[in-house]
Amino acid sequence: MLGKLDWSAIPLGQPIPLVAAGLVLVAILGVLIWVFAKGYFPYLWREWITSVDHKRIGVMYILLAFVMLLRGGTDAIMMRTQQAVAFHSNGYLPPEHYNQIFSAHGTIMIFFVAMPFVVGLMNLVVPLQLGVRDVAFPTLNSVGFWLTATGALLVNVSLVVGEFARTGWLPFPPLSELTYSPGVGVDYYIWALEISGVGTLVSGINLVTTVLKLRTRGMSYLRMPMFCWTTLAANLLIVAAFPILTATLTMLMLDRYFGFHFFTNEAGGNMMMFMNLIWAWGHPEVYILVLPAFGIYSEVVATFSSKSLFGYRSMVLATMAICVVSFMVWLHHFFTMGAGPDVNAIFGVASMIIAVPTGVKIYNWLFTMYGGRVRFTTPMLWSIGFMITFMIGGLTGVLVAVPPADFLLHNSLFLVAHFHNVIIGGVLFGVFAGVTYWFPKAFGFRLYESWGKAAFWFTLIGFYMTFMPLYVLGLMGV
Ligand SMILES: [Cu+2]
Repeated sequence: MLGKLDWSAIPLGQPIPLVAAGLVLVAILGVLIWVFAKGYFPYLWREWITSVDHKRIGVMYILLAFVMLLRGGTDAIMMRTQQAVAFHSNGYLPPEHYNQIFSAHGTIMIFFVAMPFVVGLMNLVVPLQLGVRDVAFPTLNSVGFWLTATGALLVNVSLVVGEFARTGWLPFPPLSELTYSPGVGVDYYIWALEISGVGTLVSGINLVTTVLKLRTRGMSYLRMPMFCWTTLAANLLIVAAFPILTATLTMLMLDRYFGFHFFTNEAGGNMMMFMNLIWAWGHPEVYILVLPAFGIYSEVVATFSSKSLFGYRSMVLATMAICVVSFMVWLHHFFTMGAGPDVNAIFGVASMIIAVPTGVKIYNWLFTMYGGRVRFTTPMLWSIGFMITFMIGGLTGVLVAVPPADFLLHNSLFLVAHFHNVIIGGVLFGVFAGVTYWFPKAFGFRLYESWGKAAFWFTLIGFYMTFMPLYVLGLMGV
């Protein structure tokens, strides 16, 4: 019944995961004892765990994201300490453990931090903005959340029982095939993402239906707040892209479990097919994350400039243009595959075209601030910090969209710096702006402003100190 699971799956000889797991177990036990001793459990079960209220589900998504941010952040710190300590020595992490942490960091930050953050904010805010009681399918909404939470749980279990994938944040074959990854790590990855991917798809269908069908009387499309538009665009992308992820991982599963050869090196398999499929999901994925953040900035900048948003219609157009074009650029993730200059040129040009609607948005936010009464509150600071930081990330993005430049920069720290620049400076800043902006809506009181500003400055300076050197190192060839 337990399959490959026996006592050897528990890493009794490795102190780091064992102690970490012990501490986490003690913490969980402590919380459970406290919850039961105080008699909170019936309330928690009734009002939160089984709740189908979009606001509570939204809050739980955000809570999940914050918890997983601690996990993904710990992974990042462990990786960098290892690299610092391992200069002319072996460091404190065995190589196979380092590779698992490296893979888990990326997987967790995208699927279990960034995604639940934006899905949580969309759930919390969009029905309120549309003036409706709840999303279109409230029960399905709860199912979607718990599928996501299950996926997150599986990734964390892999820390102690067995191992996690050592393949990077996306399991590229042939490394992820049975020949080169015989352990359970890739299986953990596949199951975690299949389960949470279905959860995301379900919530995407839900939010698309909500925006299209459940607006209050008089809420025509062009009267919707900007965040509703970006939610619509992001969830259309989810509905179109997540089935590709599910199918691709199913094919990898068939390869591993039933001896199929979709992506193997032998028997007619082709690993580059995996690259095409995974990035046909993966590129739209970055817009699934950043479009809702763009929506948040639009709300925040307009509010704290005491003006209505400049160029509302052009913002809608830009959002929908990004939505469409984001499906036509996936090959820029593997220019080095060797598709030839014509194919590479087409995808390079398509990638650069996305910078146009994004630039339109930046100008719209700037013109919204121009002549307005700008108040530098915490959400506004995140938004301004975003505009400057994201511009650097966007420009280096256009740079790596040039195929000849990409041949030099592919797989370098320059690229690592670029995507952290857009995901942190674009998505995470937006989420923090949104959380501080809408916090009173969810909990009925405002967060302490000075702490919010301190958090912003520490994050901003920390970001530049961490990632700007990576650009330089990448150009130097690391
Ligand atoms: Cu891309």
